[in-house]
Amino acid sequence: ELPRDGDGLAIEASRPRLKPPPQYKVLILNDDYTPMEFVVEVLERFFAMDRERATRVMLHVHTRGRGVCGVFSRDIAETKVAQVNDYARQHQHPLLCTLEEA
Ligand code: TYC
Repeated sequence: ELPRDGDGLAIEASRPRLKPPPQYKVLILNDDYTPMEFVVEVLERFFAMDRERATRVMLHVHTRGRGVCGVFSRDIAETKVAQVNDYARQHQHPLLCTLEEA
């Protein structure tokens, strides 16, 4: 039997808040074959970057090996990864996109 307040409404103990769901980084990886211009187009198309930002991220990946395209919920991150990898394969480029817990 739940305890009742003066109006007869049940009083329930408050529980601690749930922790926020994990976020995921979407990363692109460097390779020797994908054209720079294609990577820039991918970043514009799937991550809504303007040309300047897309070029900066592409050059970072080209020189450092990998780079973050964005941070998303698991569902969105998985969708972005699949979209980029499908798009790259459709255009016969080896570009790889992956995800990692933030
Ligand atoms: N290294 C590629 C080249 O020299 C360019 C490139 C950049 C490829 C970023 C993939 O994620 C990448 N054409």
